[in-house]
Amino acid sequence: MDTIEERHLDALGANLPLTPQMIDELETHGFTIIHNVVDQDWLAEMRRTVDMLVEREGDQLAIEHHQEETVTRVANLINKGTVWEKVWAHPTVLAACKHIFGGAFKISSLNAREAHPGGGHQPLHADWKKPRPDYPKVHLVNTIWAIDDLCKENGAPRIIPGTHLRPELPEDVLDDPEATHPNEVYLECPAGSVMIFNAHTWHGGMINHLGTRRRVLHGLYIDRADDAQQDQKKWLTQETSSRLTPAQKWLLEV
Ligand SMILES: O=C(O)CCC(=O)C(=O)O
Repeated sequence: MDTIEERHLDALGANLPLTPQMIDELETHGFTIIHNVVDQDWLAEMRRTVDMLVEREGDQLAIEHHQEETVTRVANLINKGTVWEKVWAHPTVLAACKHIFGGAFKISSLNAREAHPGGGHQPLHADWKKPRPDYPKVHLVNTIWAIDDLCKENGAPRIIPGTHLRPELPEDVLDDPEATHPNEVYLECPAGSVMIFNAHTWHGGMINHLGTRRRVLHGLYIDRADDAQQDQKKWLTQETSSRLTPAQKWLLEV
């Protein structure tokens, strides 16, 4: 990384050290889970804001990204409130990104997702859908922020440890990517926890059988040379732009 990137990452607090356990989990399993990242007041504000956006946007929800059957998605959170700034620019997340990418990266998108009662099942997938002739290069890092308590019964996402070390996509090697996988583990955690993962790791949303609220955020980061999922320049509002620091603008590439 050149000095401009180093300076911006330093300003964003991304030079804080990761614990040996986090480093080991990221390298061995492809993911690490941190608890108590979000306190009760912050959680309450996030829940309120997601629900307000869902009501306000109605059938325009997630036009910036895509909708998914049996699921509510809210896209482009970066331009929908100040409460999200501490999410997409969270120092621990950025420190983990710096470690996983090992090179320059930027924000790809920040969206919310909630599986409806009885809905939300996804096949096992990697977020990077292209072949990986450049394996083990990392193109994407994702974070799942639990805004509500997550348990297996309300559709906590599953993830297959170690699959970031496989160059194949699950749909190319599994008989049925929808089926239960023998090694799957679930992100069962209290609200306020965050899973940071190398997004080549196979994972997927599960069915919300219980029917309790199950709001999560997806904060996605991408290699700086790749195209972000959401074109941040295109969607940046004047209001957001006016409050961004130079380092945040660099992170968003706007
Ligand atoms: O929200 C979840 O449970 C995971 C969703 C996911 O992996 C995705 O939308 O790509």
